Amino acid sequence: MQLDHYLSQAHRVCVLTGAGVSAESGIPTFRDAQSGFWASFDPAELATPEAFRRDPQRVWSWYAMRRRMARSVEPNAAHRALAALEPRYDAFTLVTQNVDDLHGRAGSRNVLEIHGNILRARCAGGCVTVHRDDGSDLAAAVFAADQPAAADTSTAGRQSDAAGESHTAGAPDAAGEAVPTCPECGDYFRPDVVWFGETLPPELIDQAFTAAADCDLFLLIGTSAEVYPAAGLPHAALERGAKVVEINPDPTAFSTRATLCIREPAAAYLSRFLEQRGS
Ligand code: BJW
Ligand code: ZN
Repeated sequence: MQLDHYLSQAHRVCVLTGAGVSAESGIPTFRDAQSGFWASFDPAELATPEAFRRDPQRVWSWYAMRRRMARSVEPNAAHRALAALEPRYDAFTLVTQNVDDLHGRAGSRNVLEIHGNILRARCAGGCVTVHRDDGSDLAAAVFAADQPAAADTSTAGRQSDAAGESHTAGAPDAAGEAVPTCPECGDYFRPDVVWFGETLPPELIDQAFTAAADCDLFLLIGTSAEVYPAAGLPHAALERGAKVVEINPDPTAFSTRATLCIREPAAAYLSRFLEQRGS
């Protein structure tokens, strides 16, 4: 396979993934004209700090729905292939814009979640961050509306809430969910993700740019490469002499500069790749 050549020559690999890498697990992308989240919703009403200030319940409910969706699907062959590749290289950095935790669940270790993680929430006032599964009383209170993991069996695209109601993927919970408040300061909890106009965690984006500049192979998988600063990473790699291989069924903002474009869905392509390598 075309990718084999580049992988066999490489020593230091950096990967940037986006929503497309989780599409074959059943999670919608953002910008697909028909099925993407932004086809039904205005990002300005759901993914900005202003939106949260205006209507915290709407934003919290939308993320609660997406959190349940993320927990109800499984990592796919693309996630698994990236986890399998990691130990084979001197350096392997997986930078993801995804907040769905699927790379971690597939076994990847060196993952930089530069847009956050939907399973965490933090006090909007800055007091505390809490992970849904940390076993604390605070986590139980903040994520009270989540289904127990054992009940997370709905197929992607249809979700059932604790009361047994079902919701179409992408629709904020019609009933809405109370936004939990911080026991320290009383401010709202918000999802621990990066919204438009917010800065990315500086140490993570610094590590990501260092890995991009230091790699000899950069893989750009399942991202439209439109959102900055993440979209600057393949440019940084190319400028330092790395090969950049894109895996995406459709052209992206970076395609014309890529060394190689593999025009296939990532999981379908990488599952064949895993089979041929016998891993
Ligand atoms: C498949 C597939 C399959 C389908 N297999 N592939 C420089 C220039 C211009 C603007 C800016 C700039 N610097 C900053 C900005 C402003 C802004 C920005 O970039 N705007 C652009 C849209 C123009 N950036 C920011 O605000 C960032 N903050 C920042 O820079 O702070 C400093 C600053 C502030 C203000 C001004 C200037 C500087 C923060 C960005 C945060 C993005 N947040 C979101 C939400 C995160 C939480 C959540 O998940 O809800 O992140 S928005 C959304 O977009 C999400 C994604 O991570 C991100 C990227 O999307 P992604 O993953 O690429 O998805 P899609 O849908 O776009 O593409 C999917 C791809 O998959 C497609 O190509 C498909 O073909 C493909 N695909 N099936 C493989 N099976
Ligand atoms: Zn607080």
